[in-house]
Formats: sequence, C-alpha cells, structure tokens
Amino acid sequence: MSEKQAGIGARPETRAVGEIDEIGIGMLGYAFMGKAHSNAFRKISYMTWPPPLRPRLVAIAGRNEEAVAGAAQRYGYERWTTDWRDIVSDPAIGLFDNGGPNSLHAEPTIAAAEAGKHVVCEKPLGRSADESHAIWQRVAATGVKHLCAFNYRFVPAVRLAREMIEAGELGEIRHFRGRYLQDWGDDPTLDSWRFHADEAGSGALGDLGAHVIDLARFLVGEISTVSALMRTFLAGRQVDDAVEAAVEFEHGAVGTIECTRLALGRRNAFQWEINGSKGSLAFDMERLNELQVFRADGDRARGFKTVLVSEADHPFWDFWWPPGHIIGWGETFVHEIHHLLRAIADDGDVAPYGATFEDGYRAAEVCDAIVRSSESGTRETITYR
Ligand code: SOE
Repeated sequence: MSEKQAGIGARPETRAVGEIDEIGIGMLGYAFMGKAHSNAFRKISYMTWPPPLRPRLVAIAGRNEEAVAGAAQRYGYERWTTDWRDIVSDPAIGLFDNGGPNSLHAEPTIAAAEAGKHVVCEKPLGRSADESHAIWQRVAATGVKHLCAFNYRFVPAVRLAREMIEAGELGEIRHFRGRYLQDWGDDPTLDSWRFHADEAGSGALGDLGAHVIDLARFLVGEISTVSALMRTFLAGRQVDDAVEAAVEFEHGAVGTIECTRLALGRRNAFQWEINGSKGSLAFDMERLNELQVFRADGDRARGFKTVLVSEADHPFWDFWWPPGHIIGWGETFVHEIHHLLRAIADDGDVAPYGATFEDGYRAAEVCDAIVRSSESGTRETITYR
C-alpha cells in the first residue's frame, strides 16, 4: 500500500511556489469571523499543495484604529485601514471577504463586486430578504464568484450526509429536526452589535437559525411553509433570544427548527437529525467528526452506529489528514475558502456544495417568514422571487 492509499505522507507535487497564481485578499472585520477567515487563508498553502491560488493577505479594514492595526500585525496583513472603501478600490485585491456586522454586508460587498473583486460574505447575507435579494442580484450581475459563508456545509460529516441522501440511501426523507443552541446571550450586561436591531437585523434567528435553515435546505430541500414563535426573554434586548418553528418542505417532508442563545450549558450545540424511509442520520457539532447512521436494512444488530468521518476514509479534500485524524471547527473555514479559491482558479461553480448569495437570499426568505408567522400567529407560505 502506498502512502497515498494509506492517507499519509505529502502529496507528490513539486510545483514551485512561483508557478501558482497569487490572489490578494482584502478583509473587512477583525473580530471573530475576521480571525476565523484569516486563519483559513493562512492555512491553505500548507494544508494542501498545490493550493488553487496562493492567498496574499493584502489589507484588513475595521472601525477601531487601534484594534484593526493590531489585527493586521497579528494575522499578517500588509496594510490596514478604517475605511473599507480603501480595500474596494485597491487593485492588489482580487477577493473581498466581508466578516463585518450584518449592517455592513450590503454596501461594501456590492461595491467590491462592482469593482470586479470576487466576494465572500458572512451569514446572514442581509438583514432581511429584501436586502439579501438586492445583494444577490447586484453581485450576480457582475459575474464575479460569490460565496455566503455557511461554513457548516464544509464539515466532512455534513458532506457525507448530503452524498448519502443524494444517493437515495435514506429513501424518502420524512423528517428534519434541527436545533442550534448556545448560552452566551444570557447576560443582560453584555453589549454587542449582535443585540442591536439596526446592525444585526434579528437575534438568534439570523445568527443561528440561518445556519439551521441552510443545512435543512442543503440536506433536505426547499422550505415552503412555516409556523413559528419568537421570544425575547431579556428585558431591554432589541432582538429575539429564541425561535421555535415547524416547517414543511416542498417535496413533503416536515421538520422543526429551533435556535436560542439562552440554552444554559449548551455552548455551541448545533444538532440535527434526518429520518427517511430507509434510515436516519444524526449529527452534533460538538462531535463534528462523527455521523450517527441508522439503516433499516434488516441488520440484526440494528441501532445507530457512530461513523468517524475523516479524510481518506470519506474523501472530502485530497491530502488533508490521514484516516481518523480528526479536525476542528476552524477547519470548516479552511475547507470553505479552499472551495471558493478552486472555483475562482478554475472558473468553476461555487454551488452546489458551497452556498452562493442565492442560498443566502433563500435562507433570508425563510427567516422573514418566521418573523411574519410569529407576528401573525398563522402559518406562512414562502414565495421565492
Ligand atoms: C455566535 O452566535 C456565532 O459566532 C455565530 O455568529 C456563528 O455563525 C456560529 O457559527 C458560531 O456562533
């Protein structure tokens, strides 16, 4: 058995660094997502070789001068600025990455695309379906590549689930049950743009519910109706703390979507389960290397089995890690950025495995329907434009 078959060793690729095209990166945002994305750009060239393109961290923008200067030094950007327009007009930048607050998604992302830069934008794409639709339409009209950073599509276990469902291994899908639970929001003294209605648009809904909606769409299909309840428990908070929703899929499956930032003890529990006529799958982000699989195939030892999903055993990305060498949450961004760079280098498609701005818009239509349903007390039908 060769090292490659065993999944170990370095890829036998000897291309010189100078033979791989470089792409200049401009980053908006230096906080959590700025860090997660910068980390991904820096890892691309040593986690895979040759990379589709060699990211060069050109400039980072943020509103606080001291913080953005510090971030530039720490993450390795050549320049920093407090005005995102400097990045959008910088000819050295080929890819604009928007990890800023939701209120800063539309204008800079559209401006960057209209200046000819490929764009990646954090979720939720916009603060409403209208805003998300406008971002998608304006950016798509430019012809650049666009990716909405629904990073959980890039968990190898999630990809395996998608491939199993697509291959019909679960039969007809009947149920989707998804919940994203965190507890950091249970602090009335905490201030963050994520709690400001004008900057965030919504609370747990856009922050966490959008991820659940995206994976529901990615794994099961388009959502057609929704009945929902939203709650704000903390006095003075401008946005929702929690959402409960029952949904119907276009092809007939039914499901539930729940998200909250007040589930004490649940730090980052993104869990989902799918039941079909031939079996079930279940997943928990806190155990992201594992997929729970149940097959109703007459096996006498029936029951959920835990599959350790890893590169080489379940090929996802050539020469990541050997079999069973587990990965972490930060690697989902490395996979995601690699996928986008591949699409840029080959002029290939971001879809279906990556989320495009159309996916960002479609998730936003479901979010808006959840808000309408909670306000009206009735089941809402979703109409996609
Ligand atoms: C905060 O709730 C947060 O950082 C989200 O904004 C991310 O999208 C999620 O992946 C982790 O939690």
